[in-house]
Amino acid sequence: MELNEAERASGTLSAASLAQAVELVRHDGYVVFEAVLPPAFISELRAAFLPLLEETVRRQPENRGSRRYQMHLPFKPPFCDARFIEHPIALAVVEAILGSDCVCQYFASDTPLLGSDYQAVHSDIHPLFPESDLIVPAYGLVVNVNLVDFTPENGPLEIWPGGTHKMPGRVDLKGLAPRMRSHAVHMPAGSILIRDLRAWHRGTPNRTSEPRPNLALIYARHWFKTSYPPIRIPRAEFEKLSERAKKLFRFEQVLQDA
Ligand SMILES: O=C(O)CCC(=O)C(=O)O
Repeated sequence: MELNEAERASGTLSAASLAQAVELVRHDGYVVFEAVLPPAFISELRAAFLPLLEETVRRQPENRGSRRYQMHLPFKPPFCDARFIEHPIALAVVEAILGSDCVCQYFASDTPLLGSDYQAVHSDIHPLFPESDLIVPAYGLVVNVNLVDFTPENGPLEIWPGGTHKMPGRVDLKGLAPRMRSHAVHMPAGSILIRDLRAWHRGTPNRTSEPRPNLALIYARHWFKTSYPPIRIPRAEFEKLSERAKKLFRFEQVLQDA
């Protein structure tokens, strides 16, 4: 969705845009807000991110398929900046869908490098009731922020919008996905992609020499817990958070002596 002038100036959504965004997530499984984070902040995030990625690539094997890295982010500036963790546009949509008592429980990134391949199409979460065809409302959302433009060449995320987030767990994802419509999400750096955790998607090959970082937060209903380890938050950083952010991260691990 493109923001209108007033939304760009205020950094917030009008009631009509918020309602549309919520419906897009409910029906298509995702929504994109193009280039909403300031370019200077995205450069700062990228400058902090790339050395961490380099260190990870040196230290550990690829963990999401060929030349593709999932990497947790340290809870420190610039990553714990309010413009990322409690962006007013992302949070308006997240809270409208998950409730104002939702939590944030994942603080990480996905980066394909040159030589990466297509991932298998997947959903980021198990169905709540695998034995049932019951379709339940969203219980978790991923908020992605891209640190570079996502182009056809550098491995954009590909999403299956045809209601895949509402498919019962028993369906043949592997057989159905190639027969269904998918959409490669090309978006300028600093965009916000909000997607239902259940929506089918995959990473695609990065054919350029530059890493293609995609930051990822998971917001969830307060009663839902993914199997990811808790986010480790130094006490000093936790104390600096707004009351709203403290509430979002209330179930994570606040480190006493870090
Ligand atoms: O390419 C991306 O940003 C997402 C990759 C992904 O879906 C995964 O590793 O599970």
